[in-house]
Amino acid sequence: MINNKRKGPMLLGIILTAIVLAAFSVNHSKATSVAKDKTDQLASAKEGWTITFEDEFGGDSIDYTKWEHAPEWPRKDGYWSDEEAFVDGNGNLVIQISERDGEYYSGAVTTRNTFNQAYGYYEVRAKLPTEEGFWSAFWLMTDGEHIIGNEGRDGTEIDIFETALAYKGTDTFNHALHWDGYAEHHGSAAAYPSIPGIYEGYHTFGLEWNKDEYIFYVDGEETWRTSAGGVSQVPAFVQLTAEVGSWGGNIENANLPDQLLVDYVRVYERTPDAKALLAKANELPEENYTNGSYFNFEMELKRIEHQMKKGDSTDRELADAIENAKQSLVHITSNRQKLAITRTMVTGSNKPQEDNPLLDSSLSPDQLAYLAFDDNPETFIDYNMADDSWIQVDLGEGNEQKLEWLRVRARDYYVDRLESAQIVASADGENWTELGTFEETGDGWNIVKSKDSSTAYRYIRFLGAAGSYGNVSEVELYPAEIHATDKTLLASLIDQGTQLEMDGHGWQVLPQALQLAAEVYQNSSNQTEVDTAAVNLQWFVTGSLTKSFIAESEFPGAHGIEKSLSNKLKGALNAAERGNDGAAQGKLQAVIDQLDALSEKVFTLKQTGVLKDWHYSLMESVTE
Ligand SMILES: [Ca+2]
Ligand SMILES: [Ca+2]
Repeated sequence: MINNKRKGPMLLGIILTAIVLAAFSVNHSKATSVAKDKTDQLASAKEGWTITFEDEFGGDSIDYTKWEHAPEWPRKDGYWSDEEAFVDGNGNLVIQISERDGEYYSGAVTTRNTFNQAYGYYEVRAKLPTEEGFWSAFWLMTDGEHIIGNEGRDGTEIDIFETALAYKGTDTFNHALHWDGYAEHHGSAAAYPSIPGIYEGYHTFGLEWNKDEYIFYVDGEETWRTSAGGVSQVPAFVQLTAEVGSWGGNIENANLPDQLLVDYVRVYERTPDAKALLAKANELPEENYTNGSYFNFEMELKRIEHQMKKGDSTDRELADAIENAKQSLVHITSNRQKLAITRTMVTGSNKPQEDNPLLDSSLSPDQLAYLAFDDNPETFIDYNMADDSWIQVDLGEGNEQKLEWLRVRARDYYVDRLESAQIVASADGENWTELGTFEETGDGWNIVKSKDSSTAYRYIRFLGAAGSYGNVSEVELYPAEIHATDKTLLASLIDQGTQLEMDGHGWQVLPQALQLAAEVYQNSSNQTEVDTAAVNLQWFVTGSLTKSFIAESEFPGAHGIEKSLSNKLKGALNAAERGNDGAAQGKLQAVIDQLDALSEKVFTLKQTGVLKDWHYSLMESVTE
C-alpha cells in the first residue's frame, strides 16, 4: 500500500494556506497551480474510503517510487518518450505531445510495477489537451485484458477518460472498456458524454469500480454506469498517457506541443468493516476444522480483537489479519479421503452447452458432466441454461455410500453462479433427498455438511441453480466412515514446546510434559485421549512462554517466582500423569491463576502495553 503520509507542521501550513486562499479560490482556482495543489490536499479524505495511492505532483521531479515511464517505443503513429512526461514545478504532471524532426512523441507514465489494485475509487484532476491527431487518457490496465474467454472478468482495460474527439470542437470525450484482447474476440463498451466546457480548465474524472459495476463521474456527477464485460475481478495498474493516431484526427493540423496537465491522482479502497468481519469469523463452526488449526485461529482472533480495542490499527490492517487467520484454517476434509469417481459413473442431463471459447464443443453431455470430477479446477460445465440440469454419479449396486461432506468449486470468476446449487441423493434413482444447498459461494472450495450422513445412497446429483449456467468446476463427496483421529492440535503444541525447549526457554518440567504428549501422539487413536493430552500440554507450553517473557523483562524477582511456579507445575504434571481427574484440573487451574497474577505484577513494574497485550491473548486462551 502506498500512502503519502504528511507530517504535522506541514499539514498545519497547508490548513493555514487553505484558509488564506479560500477567499480567492472560486474564480482563481487555476491562476496558480501552487495554490490549487495545496487546497486539494485537504480534500483527499473521503468518507467511507481509505486512500491507497496518491500523487499531488509537487516537487521538481516525477516520484519514481510511484510511477515509471512506459517503455520508449513506437506507439501507434508516434513514440512514447520519457522526455514528454515530467512535472512542471507547479504541482502538475505534464503529459506532452511534441514534434521533433518530423516525428511525433508523447509522454506515458504507469504504475505497472509500483501499484496495482482491484476495485476502489480512482480520481484524477486534469486539464485536457485540445489539439488534433492524438488523444490523452487516464486509464487502468492489466495483462489479463488479453486473456480470451470469461469476458472482462479476468481483466479489462478501463478508460476513465479519453480525449480523441477534442479536435472536433465539441464538448465530447469518452469512457470505455475493452476485454478479450483487441482482435477476433475483442469485446468493448463505451459512453460519449458531452459536458460544456470540458476542454477548458481543470475537471475531475472519477471511477468507482466495485464487484457489480463501474460508475463513472465527471466533476462529481455520474456520467456512465455499466457492468459490460461482467466487471473485472483482477488488480490493474494506473496509466496517464497520450498517443498519436488518426482516431484523434490529423496530427499535421496540430499546434504542438500540447499538454495534458494532471493536478493529482488519488486511489481509494472501501474501508473494510473490521468489526463485522471479526464477528463473522467468530461464527465459523469449530467442527468444520482441524483442532490444531482452529485453536490457532481462535488465539489469533482474540489477539486481533484486543488490537481492535486498543484502537491504533487501521481497519485494513485488522481486516488483513482476520483474512490471514481464516486462510490458516484447515478444513476437516483434509484429513479424509474423497470418493473416487470414475468417468463411467458420471452422466449429465442433455443440456446444450454455452458457446464458450474455453469449452470443447464436441463434448457429449456425459463428457461435459465429467469435467466436474476430473480434478482440474480449470475445466467446468457451462450450459446455455441450467434450469432442470443435473450431473449424476451412480456409485453402483453394493457400493452405496453415506456422505458427510460435500465440496464444490465454482468456475473461476463466476462464483455467484453457484449460489443455490444443490446436491441431492437417491437410493433408487427416482426419489431424491436434499443433502445440501450452497447458499453463499466464494473462491476456492465451498463446503457444506450433509443433512443426511446416516443413509447410504447409490445415486448422487449436482443440480445447477435455476437461472444460472450450471457453472461448476469440481464436485467432491466425502464419506462419513473415514474418520481419522485429528492430532493437529497436539502436533502443533509439541512443535511449540520443542522450539521453546531448544531456545532454552522451557520450564524445567517441559521435557517431561513433551515426552508424555509424544507418547499419546504416537500411540493413541482415541480422539478424547488425544484432545486431553493437548489440553495438558497447552498449559505447560503456556507456562514456558511466560518464563521466556519473565527473562526478557529482567524482572528482579523473576527467578524466585519461576522456581515456585515450576514446582507447582511439576505437581500438576504428576497429577496429570496419574489421570485426568478433577484434582489435577484444579491444580493446573491454580497454576494458571498464579501466572495471571505474575503477569499483572510484571506489567505494573514495566508499565508497558506490549507485555499486557501479549499476556491478554495468552491468558484468555488458557483460562477458557
Ligand atoms: Ca477475458
Ligand atoms: Ca474440472
